[in-house]
Amino acid sequence: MIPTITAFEASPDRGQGLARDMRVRWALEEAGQPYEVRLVSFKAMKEPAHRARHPFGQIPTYEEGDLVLFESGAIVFHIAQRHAGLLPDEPNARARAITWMFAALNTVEPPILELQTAKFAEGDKPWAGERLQLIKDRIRHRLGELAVRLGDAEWLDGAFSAGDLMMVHALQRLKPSGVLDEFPSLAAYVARGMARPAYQRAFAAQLAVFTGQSATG
Ligand code: GTB
Repeated sequence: MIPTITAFEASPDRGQGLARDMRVRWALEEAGQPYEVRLVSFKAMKEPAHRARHPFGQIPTYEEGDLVLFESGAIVFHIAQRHAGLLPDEPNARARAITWMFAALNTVEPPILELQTAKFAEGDKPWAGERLQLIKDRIRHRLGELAVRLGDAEWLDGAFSAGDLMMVHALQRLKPSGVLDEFPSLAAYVARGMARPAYQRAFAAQLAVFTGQSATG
């Protein structure tokens, strides 16, 4: 059965691939699975029909027959469990790859999201400048630790996995701040992820929504 995901009808990033439907599209492309897309407006996202799919009125969601999922991490994990290409078969390697998915979402991404909030929702406050610096330093600390663990490896733990997919996408959001470029090995890691053919196909599909072409993956 071909799943249907939801994505922004008009993404605020104008097709840069920063919204979280990109993770789901990328995972489906890595797994070689076709998918359909339901585009939702900001208004429709808060209406009952969409809230039945997503209690918090957001994207992305994932529908496959009777199954309805929300949360990009849970959706990517579901795809990775059901299809080859995103998690290793060996049980311990699989558990470690899943650990990296959680690390991306719970340890690396939170200060990156704080930076977005500080910039866009708190930027006019008198203390905004000081807060931005504090958050950037928190991110630098985390990225320093991540860079040490990555070392000169290509991916976080052996072959590319859903852990790398989540990590690359979380880090990508840092690019405009310049902080990612302070860590050349991580910038190269993100570039490697973005160069993957599956990423490129997912990126093109979400960009096509912005440019008004086909929205189906
Ligand atoms: N934890 C959830 C998940 O991982 O799925 C978070 C989902 C989420 O934040 N969804 C956002 C959303 O629906 C879109 S991705 N927002 C609308 C709302 O809450 O009303 C976050 C996002 C939005 C915009 C950009 N951008 O423009 O660069 C980047 C990322």
